[in-house]
Parts: sequence; structure tokens; C-alpha cells
Amino acid sequence: MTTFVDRVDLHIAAGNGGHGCASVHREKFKPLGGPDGGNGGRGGDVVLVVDPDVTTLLEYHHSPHRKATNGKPGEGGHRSGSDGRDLVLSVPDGTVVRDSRGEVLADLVGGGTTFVAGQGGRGGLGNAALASARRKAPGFALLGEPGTSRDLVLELKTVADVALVGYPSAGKSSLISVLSAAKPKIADYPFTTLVPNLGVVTAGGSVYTVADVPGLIPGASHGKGLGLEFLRHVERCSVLVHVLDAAALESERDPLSDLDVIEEELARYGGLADRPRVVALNKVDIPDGQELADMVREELEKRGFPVFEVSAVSRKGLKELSYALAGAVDAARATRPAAESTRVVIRPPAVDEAGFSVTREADGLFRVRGTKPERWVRQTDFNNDEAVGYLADRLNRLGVEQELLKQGAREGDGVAIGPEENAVVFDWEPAMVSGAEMLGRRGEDHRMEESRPAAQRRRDRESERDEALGEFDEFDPFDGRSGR
Ligand SMILES: Nc1nc2c(ncn2[C@@H]2O[C@H](COP(=O)(O)OP(=O)(O)OP(=O)(O)O)[C@@H](O)[C@H]2O)c(=O)[nH]1
Ligand SMILES: [Mg+2]
Repeated sequence: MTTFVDRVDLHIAAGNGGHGCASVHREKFKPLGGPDGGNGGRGGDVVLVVDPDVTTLLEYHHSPHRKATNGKPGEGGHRSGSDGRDLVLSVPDGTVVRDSRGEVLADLVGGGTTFVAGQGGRGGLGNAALASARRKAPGFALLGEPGTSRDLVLELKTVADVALVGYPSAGKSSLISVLSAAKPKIADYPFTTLVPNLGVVTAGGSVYTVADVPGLIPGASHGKGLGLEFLRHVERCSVLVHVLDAAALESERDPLSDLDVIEEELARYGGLADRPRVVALNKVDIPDGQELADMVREELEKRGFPVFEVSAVSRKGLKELSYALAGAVDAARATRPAAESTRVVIRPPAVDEAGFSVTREADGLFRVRGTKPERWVRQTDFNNDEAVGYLADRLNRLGVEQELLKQGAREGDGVAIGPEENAVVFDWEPAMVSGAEMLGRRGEDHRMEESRPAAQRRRDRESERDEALGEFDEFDPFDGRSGR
């Protein structure tokens, strides 16, 4: 059975926004009560949060597909749909989040650190919210937008101050068990430890964490033994301890060549050269072990390593080792800016909402890209002519039509809005002939027009003109979600 998982694929889907509702208020004797369709609710986000009590990614190995709930659609009578609930996923401290191409999106260190991995879709506006002086009774509503769905790779990089590295059976797990309260499995066969163990050590005034990683053998970098896979847990450690077996039974091994082998594998893994190293010559309770330790000590010191003769069995030298590690950890902490503040919230970078671009492609197709035009397309119910007309108005107001004209687009030319893999393509029908003249008054009910007093009509005409001149910025309560 898998009991520890430190790398998983995770497929997340934030909730979709609920659709807006198109509805007209009906009451006896008041046949035209006005639009009263409510807005759709927002889809829930998918949020990763560091929970110090979670130590593995196992949960996501078992169920890698996670979805937040959708927003509810709006209803008549101005009833807005409720928002979808955010899906909060607990991850261990030190989880690195990558996208499917391997790019790091977030490095989650510190309890409570939060990463919004997928944003819920906005709800669509109901026809009540879409009504304006110019568009008294819209017969359409906007669709809710789909939530972000994407594939992530979560990778756990243990956050510890000290890492114990060495051959299998050198006594790494034995040492962590006597230095701390950790109770790892200990046995006299290689590769007893299959997953990193973490222990907390108190020495003098310092408290630090120690990680014991699975043993390394020559060729680990080529995948021998358990491979270098687990060295990712060493990456964040500020001090490395070479645990050398002074009483190894194999004739071709001795502490000095063991050290060379491990250093070579660390070098292959890379990125660890700057970590201070300490040598622990273990198993000196065995007479042969003590003898060998005495023989190699000088050479190790000559190479610049602080050397400690220890025994996990007789507990010899443990105090000295733990105090020396405390000193090294304190020194490393002092050179780092104060501990990374916790409870960081990482949101996807804000995109430039305002702009758009039009490019002409080799086959003559005009491609429109931009946050707003792409969103508007997603919000459009293409089965509803009025909704399509509303989209055209919005594009026009943003200046997309002018830009198409400027680039030589003619009626009937193909226009694609969105990225290649996911675009809406249509034949262009300019809504506008030239300048700022608006065509097509959409969503108007002429019966209402007739019953309006003249002054009101004049005011409406004025506001229409303002709108045509671009001074009217459309109200969209789902824009700028900073309030959340
Ligand atoms: N005599 C003696 N035996 C020890 C000492 N430390 C560890 N051992 C023994 O060495 C064997 C391996 O110890 P582990 O702590 O499991 O070694 P490890 O380095 O964690 O090994 P892997 O997890 O396989 O990489 C066990 O049988 C231990 O009892 C020590 O100081 N003295
Ligand atoms: Mg072990």
C-alpha cells in the first residue's frame, strides 16, 4: 500500500458561474412589469491551503479530480442565484505547485499559506441588470462563465533545517529517533526508509527540524536503489549531515569512499553545493567502528568537515552533534531574511482587462484577442439574436469594429474571437458604418416607448448619445472582484 506520496497530478475545476435569467415581471393588469431576471451566482474557487497537520499528498493520489460547486442560475422576481462554494484543499507545508508544463505556479511554505489555483466563473447578468435607458426590456440574459479547469502537479519538498544523508543502513533513521521524538522504522536491511521522516530537535536554546531521507547508493542518479527522487526533500534544508557507517561490513566500503560516493550523487542532483556539511561517524559503540573512526577522522577534518563520532545505540556524542547542528542552523537562519511570513495568499496575476488586439492571419482570418471580448463571447447565448446583438454592441463600443475596419476587414470576412483552440468564428457584419454612429437599438419594446412622456424620451436619447460616444461605462457587478 502506498503510504506516502510526494508527487501527484491533480485535476481541478473551479465552479461555473450560474446563468443570468431573462424574465418579465407579470402581474394582473400590468402586462409590462419590466424585466426581473436575477443574476447567476459565482462559481466556487479551488483553493490550496497549507495545513501543518497534513504530511503527505496521498489524498490527491487517491482522488485526483476535484471540483468546486457551480453558481446557481438567477431566477425571476429579481432572485439572484447563490454563489458556488469554494473548494479548499489542504496540502502539506512545502508543497510546490506546477502547471502541466512544469512551470512553478506557487511554492507553499508556512501554515495557512493559500493559493487560488482555479477561479470560479462569474455569474451571468440577468435581464434586469442588463436593462438600461436604451434597452428597456432585454429579452436575453448573459451566460455564466466556466470556471478555470486545469491540470496541476503537486510536489512535496519537505521543509526541514537539517537533512541526514548517507548509505542505506548507515543509521540515519536510528539517529533521528534518538535525536528527536520521531519513531521511524529501523532495520538492518537496506532501504528500510522509503519515505522521509521528520523530527524536531531541541538543543540549547534552539529548536530545529531534521529530515531523514531514504539511503543513497552509487548510481542513485541513474535511478539505482530508490534513486535521487528523494533528494528533493533535502533541497530546502540549510545543513546537511553525512551519516557515515564506521562499522560497515562490506569490504569495499569505508567512511571516506562512502562520503565521496554520496557527494558525487549530491553533485549530480545539483543545487546543494552551498549547504554547510557536518560528518557524523556512526556506530562507534562497536569496537571496530571506533577504530575506523579514529583512522579517518583526521582526513575528514582536513577536508574541512566538522566531525562527530556518535552512536545511536550508546548515545555517545549525540549532545555534541545536536548542539553543533543548532549552531549551524542558527547561523543559516541569521543570514536569511526573517522567516517567510505565513498566511500569504497567492492569486493568479491580474490580467490587463482593458486591451484587445486584432491580427490578420495568413488565411485572411481576423483574430481578436483580449480579456473582455473573450469573456463577452463566453457570456453570449448564440441562440438568442438579441444576445448576439448585445455582443456586437459591446464589441463596437470597445472599438473592435473600428479596429477591424482600420485593418481592412470587409463584410463577410471571417473574424475569430479567442485563442486558436477555443475561438468563436463568425462572418463579420459591421454594425457600424463609420464614425461613432450606433446602429440597431436592441432590447427595446416599442409599446413602452409610446407610453413614455416626451421629456423622458428626450433624456433617454441623450443618454444614448453619451453611450455612443463611449462615456457610458457599462455596469457589471462582477467586474473587479476585489471585494472577495
Ligand atoms: N551498533 C550500532 N548499530 C546501529 C547504530 N545505528 C544504527 N544501527 C543499526 O543499523 C541498522 C540500520 O539502521 P537504520 O537507522 O535503519 O539505517 P538507515 O540509514 O536509516 O537505513 P535506510 O533507511 O535503509 O537508508 C539497524 O539494524 C540499526 O539497529 C549504532 O550507532 N550502533
Ligand atoms: Mg532509514
